[in-house]
Amino acid sequence: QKISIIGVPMDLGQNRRGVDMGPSAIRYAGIIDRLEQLKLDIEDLGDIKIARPAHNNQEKVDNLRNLKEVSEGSSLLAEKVDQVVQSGAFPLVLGGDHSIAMGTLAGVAKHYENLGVIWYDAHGDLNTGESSPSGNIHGMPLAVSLGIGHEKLTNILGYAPKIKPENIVIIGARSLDEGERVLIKEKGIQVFTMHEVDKMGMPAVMEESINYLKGRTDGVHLSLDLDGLDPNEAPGVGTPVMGGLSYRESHLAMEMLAQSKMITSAEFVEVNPILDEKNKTANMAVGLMGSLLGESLL
Ligand code: DIR
Ligand code: MN
Ligand code: MN
Ligand code: MN
Repeated sequence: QKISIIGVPMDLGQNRRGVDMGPSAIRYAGIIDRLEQLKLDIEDLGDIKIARPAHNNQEKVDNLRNLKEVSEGSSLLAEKVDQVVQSGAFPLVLGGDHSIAMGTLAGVAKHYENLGVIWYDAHGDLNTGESSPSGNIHGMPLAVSLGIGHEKLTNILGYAPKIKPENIVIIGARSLDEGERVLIKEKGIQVFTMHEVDKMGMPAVMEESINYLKGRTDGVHLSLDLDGLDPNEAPGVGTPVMGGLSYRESHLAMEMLAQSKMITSAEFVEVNPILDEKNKTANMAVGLMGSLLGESLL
């Protein structure tokens, strides 16, 4: 299997600088060597060109910070991901803030009738300009991919929606805004919050998630926000929330996804080396990618 790595140095979807250096931090943590040891054919396509606006990242349209630059960056990413999937390779996208998921999903979902999505995150990322408390587009990509939000975002690659609500599973949620809760109920989206993870245990959560998606999807994208993990173990993120998924739970989750053979694309986002401790979070991301792509202990 060929894996095509795409870096996206995007930090305009939120307001803490440094997450644009995520792709460099993950490469520095050894992602290429790590995956080459799995006898995978690894191709690094380098980074998508992201704007560096002079206006200090504060320009908002309809409560959408940096709408133009975020939309353009995700459109470029979408075109690249589209080509990678078309070529038969597995796209592995390195963020960058989570706004880039709307670009990844635009490029991937074109190729599937029923693309499934696993959203591994402390947050729901189901806001719109209207519901968002922050105006940060990184809190919106899942809503956008459902076709909900500003047209400049929902219409990337010229089609909408990208995915269906019944094909989504959110894992690790523990900070949901009011509008997000409403949308989850209205659309019947499957969510395993930290409450369910604590009560059922990660093995059951993953088993249920995999069985749920197995019957209804023809491909599954993993969108992993490092803030889904506990900030004690993954401190290099812009919006840490206490009480998160552990290193061990997360490795088990990745291993169970590897065994399921259902993941057809993935992204690892929100690694911010400026907020990190000696590249701990980038190292975490590399370990999780290894497990997702088939590393085993024995
Ligand atoms: C918050 C934070 N819900 C917002 N979202 C984050 O700004 O919309 N998502 N950090 O990963
Ligand atoms: Mn998050
Ligand atoms: Mn997120
Ligand atoms: Mn985030």
